Amino acid sequence: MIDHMFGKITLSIIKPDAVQKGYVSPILYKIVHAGFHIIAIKITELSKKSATKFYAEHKKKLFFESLVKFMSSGPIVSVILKKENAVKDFRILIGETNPVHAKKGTIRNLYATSLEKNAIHGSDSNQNAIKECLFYFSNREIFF
Ligand code: RTP
Ligand code: MG
Repeated sequence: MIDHMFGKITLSIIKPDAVQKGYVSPILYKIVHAGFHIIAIKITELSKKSATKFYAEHKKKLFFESLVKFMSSGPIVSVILKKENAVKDFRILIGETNPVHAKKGTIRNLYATSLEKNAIHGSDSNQNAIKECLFYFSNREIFF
């Protein structure tokens, strides 16, 4: 079961823009170098229906339709990362949502294209991290 990992895992997605540009390897290198352990990984593609479900919290936002289209536009790499304070530390590593505001050296600063095509996702709470990990992975695909 995954519940005992509460507070120690986060779900990341290398988004279609970054996969398409060949940034999977440098991004994973940076993540591991920052002390995160990869305990599950897969390359996959979201249907529009799955992308709608994954980003349901944003369904009333003006950018929702465009976000769903973008997230289902090509392959993505989903990863579960283990580390103490994983959620918080990972969001520091990826930087602000808008790459224009992302600190120098963060993943979005280095690899994002725009506010939407911002290269990478990170869970925003410990509870959502668990939920998102189970969205992409079954228990037998996770190696604690
Ligand atoms: P994420 O969920 O992907 O890790 O990103 P986040 O927490 O930093 O940002 P969030 O507010 O959850 O937004 C989700 C994703 O929607 C796209 N977005 N587009 N055009 C816009 O105004 C806009 N705002 C957000 C981005 O791809 C963002 O990461
Ligand atoms: Mg978010």
